[in-house]
Amino acid sequence: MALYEYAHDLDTPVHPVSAPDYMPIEQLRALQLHRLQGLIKRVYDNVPLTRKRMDERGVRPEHVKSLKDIALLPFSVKTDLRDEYPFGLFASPMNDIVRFHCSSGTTGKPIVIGNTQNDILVWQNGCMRALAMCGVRSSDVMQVAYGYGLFTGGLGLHYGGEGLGCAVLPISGGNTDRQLMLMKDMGVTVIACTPSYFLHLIDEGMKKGLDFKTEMKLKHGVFGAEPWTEEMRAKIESLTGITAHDIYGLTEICGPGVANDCQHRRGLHIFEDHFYPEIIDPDTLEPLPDGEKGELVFTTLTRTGTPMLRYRTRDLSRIYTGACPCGRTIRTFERISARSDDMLIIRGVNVFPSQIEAGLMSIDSVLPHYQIIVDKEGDLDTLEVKVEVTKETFSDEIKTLEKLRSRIGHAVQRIINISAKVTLVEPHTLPRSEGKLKRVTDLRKKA
Ligand code: DLL
Repeated sequence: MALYEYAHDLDTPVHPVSAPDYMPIEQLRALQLHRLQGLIKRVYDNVPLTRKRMDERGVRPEHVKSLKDIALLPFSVKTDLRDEYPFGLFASPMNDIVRFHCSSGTTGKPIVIGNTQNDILVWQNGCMRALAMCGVRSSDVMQVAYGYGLFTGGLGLHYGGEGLGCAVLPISGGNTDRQLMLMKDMGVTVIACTPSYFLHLIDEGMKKGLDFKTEMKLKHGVFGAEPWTEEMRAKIESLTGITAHDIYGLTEICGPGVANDCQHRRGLHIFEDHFYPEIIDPDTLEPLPDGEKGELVFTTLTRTGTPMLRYRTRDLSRIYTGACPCGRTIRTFERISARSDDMLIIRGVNVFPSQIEAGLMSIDSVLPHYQIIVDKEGDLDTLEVKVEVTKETFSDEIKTLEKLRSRIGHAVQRIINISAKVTLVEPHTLPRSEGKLKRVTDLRKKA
């Protein structure tokens, strides 16, 4: 029997899983303040680095009397976790830690997060609410193709799916042929993986002549862990007939299940009874009002193992104002199209890879596989976009190919205001990934 029997009520406040999504605002703010005050005390008492920073500012836990007072507190950043590696930011004794997760950066030591039993339950709650928002129910068969292990994707969605009573297939990433075979034979209805890995699954399936629309039972995709655009969502949905949902999270805050989009796609609802959001100006570090774009910052209101105070995510977004038609009272933020550290400066112009993706995906015969290469010729930055186009395009005359190349070039230039060299390549020729895909190569960095 499913843990939660009233699966049909999941989109209403009467269901115990979704109830906090619909909490009256004043009640939510009071709960957040209560939890924030408890968290600050716990961190002040147990984490020497934060206590030192608060003492330097002359701030004591009792100075935080309203949610606005959060601005008195110091930020935390990824390098704090590296500097205090492995356990320096833990606020609970090892006896209470039940699981570690790590996230490796490109350089140096990984960051280590310790979860208590409480943290695992908080995280599971976020993932259950996220999946419920996607329309996942206890009758679903969910294939979890995010990596299991130190990465949070696999275990996060796994616990979320089990909590809702789904039949979970914990296949992890890779072994694409087996993924496709089991997806079909077991009548999988929900796939959870990175959007780029799902594109790879579609691609490999099509190579084998598999029709996702008629031969698969898939209804929902739970995609996240990397930036992807609305245009990419439209491509995925039209190729497969599924509904593609956006799930957000990061290791430092727990993993997936920090935020998720509902059917209205008006940004991602934040489970803000657990994860308190702020948007700050990344230069001045001043908090920005709802509606303004800046860097997303989270405070984990209920975590006890490695709680985070004002953690700077580097993800750029804005918190939307106004209510979502779904009736949830928890706020939404604009989908993450970029991290501040993903920004490329090409010939002095700020360019985000997602802008190039949006241009490419607006053209029909373009496939959702591309690479961006930035280099230098003498003093001048160069931008090349390699993109796969349909097989049929290659059987057309050279003139048609040239026309397509120039259409793509114009579509990209219209958005980023820079001309790019466009190289059309055959299907299945660009790199694929089983997890997060690296689409940008900046060769200027080698010098
Ligand atoms: O990627 C956790 C996760 C697993 C999220 C599965 C969703 C699904 P990290 O490896 O620590 O954790 O990477 C976190 O990935 O700061 C964002 O830059 C990016 N990211 C995560 N979700 C999204 C998303 C996991 N939906 C970093 N859209 C974050 C855009 C995302 N970027």
